[in-house]
Amino acid sequence: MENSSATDQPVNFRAGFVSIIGKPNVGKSTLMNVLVGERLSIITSKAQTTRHRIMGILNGEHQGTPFQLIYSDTPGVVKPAYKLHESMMTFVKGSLEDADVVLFVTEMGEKAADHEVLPLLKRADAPILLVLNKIDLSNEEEVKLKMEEWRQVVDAAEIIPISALHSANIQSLFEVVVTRLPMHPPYFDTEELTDKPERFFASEIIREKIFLNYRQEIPYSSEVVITEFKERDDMIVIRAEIIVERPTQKGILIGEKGSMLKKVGVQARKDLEAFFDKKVFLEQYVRVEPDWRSKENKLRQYGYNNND
Ligand SMILES: Nc1nc2c(ncn2[C@@H]2O[C@H](COP(=O)(O)OP(=O)(O)OP(=O)(O)O)[C@@H](O)[C@H]2O)c(=O)[nH]1
Ligand SMILES: [Mg+2]
Repeated sequence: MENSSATDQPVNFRAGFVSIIGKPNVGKSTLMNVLVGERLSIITSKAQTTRHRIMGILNGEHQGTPFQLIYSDTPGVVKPAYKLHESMMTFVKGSLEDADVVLFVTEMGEKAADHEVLPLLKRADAPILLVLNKIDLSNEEEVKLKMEEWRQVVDAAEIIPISALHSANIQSLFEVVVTRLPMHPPYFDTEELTDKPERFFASEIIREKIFLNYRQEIPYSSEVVITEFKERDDMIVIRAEIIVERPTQKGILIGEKGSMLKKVGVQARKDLEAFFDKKVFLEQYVRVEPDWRSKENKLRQYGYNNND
């Protein structure tokens, strides 16, 4: 995919990979969406919403030089309790190894000392920009103190306080990122917005609705598999299987007379139609796949196969 030039002529183009890393729920996906200007990653108030590495591509021009920024949203860093988590952490590590710039996202409420992500950051040769998110929940004095606290423990090229939710200081963050990109030809076609296929976003939108509508272990025990995605002239026909781990969870997911599943379907369809800008016909089935989160073959089948 890389356009390597046959000559040693320097290119007038900046391109590079910017990896967004941090603990669960700190606002990584919110930040990627605001940086790219598209709703690519799903966002919920629950930890461990993101399970994949999702690239969001931004093309533009900065001070006369065209650029291509390839952001990677990644799962929050956790200690693996399931094989699923191991696969999620493989995505994080892969993303760190590819990075030209690392955005280490933290939130105001976190302590800097002995932070769990610090050992991982050693995998990256790239400069680390520490992003201090959710400053809207705090005040200037506390933000200054928190920046000082971080300065003591991490070798960051810069510390940038932001609010991803309120788009505060995002322009400054962008400036810092773009000026740190290497001179390199683009990696992707300029029309491309992401590395993931349409089906992936369909499954993510449904999964977001599951995260929003159910409590306790249901969101974590669920996976969404798109079994059919047919684009017609006037509409897209989508069939989705929702996989759960136990029959009791299937009952909860469906709800009385199918009421809960219907609610998920109505909400998902609305967002799917907005995302694809087309009418959507959505059919959902619920299936039990005992302990799928611990089964390597199932995980591979569901797209968690990035074992490098
Ligand atoms: N107050 C406030 N809330 C924020 C901000 N940024 C994100 N959030 C909220 O934090 C929660 C988590 O946001 P996500 O973007 O899903 O976080 P994440 O880091 O991607 O989480 P995982 O995918 O679970 O690792 C959501 O409820 C967001 O609305 C912010 O700047 N201020
Ligand atoms: Mg996320």
